[in-house]
Amino acid sequence: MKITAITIFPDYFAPLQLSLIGKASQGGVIELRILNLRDFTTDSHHTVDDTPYGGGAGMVMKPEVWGDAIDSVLAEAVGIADLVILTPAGKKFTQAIATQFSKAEHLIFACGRYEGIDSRVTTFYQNQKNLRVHEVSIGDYVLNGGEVAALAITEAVVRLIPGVIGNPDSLVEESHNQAGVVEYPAFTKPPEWRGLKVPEILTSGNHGAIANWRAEQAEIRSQNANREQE
Ligand code: 6GU
Repeated sequence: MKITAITIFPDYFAPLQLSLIGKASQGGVIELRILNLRDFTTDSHHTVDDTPYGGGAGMVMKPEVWGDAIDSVLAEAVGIADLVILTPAGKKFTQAIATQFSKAEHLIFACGRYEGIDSRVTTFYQNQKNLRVHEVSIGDYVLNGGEVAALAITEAVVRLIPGVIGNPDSLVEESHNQAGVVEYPAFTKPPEWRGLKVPEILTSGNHGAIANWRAEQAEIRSQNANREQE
């Protein structure tokens, strides 16, 4: 899978060299490219933003710069690309979307900053062939830009690509594979730590009872996880 991120802060993406994602990149499972948006500016100040039409606070990212950057990526692309525009106003990212993205040929992340990217960029690329456009948010809070969201999405997506996780069984019983369902709690040695004992049933050797207990615990945790903040 090709992954291209367009950003004014390329350094944000350094952590993708680490751990499993780093290995996937070095091993050729993913082909990662980070583009600096400012390389697509044409003025001497490398301007990427301007004041909003209609007034209001903040700055809006200029469509010409984004258009030139995205065009340069699409010019090399073969097949269908998925353009992911990161914005707190987007569709909420979920494990189901991670699974969908893990089958993409080419993910292109457009990391907006400030008050976002001129809305015509989304409209323009929605009407192009060989491209699917997704406006995506990672949750109900505001970040300074899409970079951290792109990192989170990349990690969630790349670990689903066959061969990236050593033991694919780890992907089967995971939290969020079913919407709203999270995993049972995990325990390892020692059997007692700071006065806290591992639930006896887990050392009973009774696999049926263990499975039932885990299902019960997963249910309790799922209810708590999904409870609205009070
Ligand atoms: Cl994708 N961008 C920004 N700026 N804030 C966010 C977000 C994205 N997702 C949640 N908050």
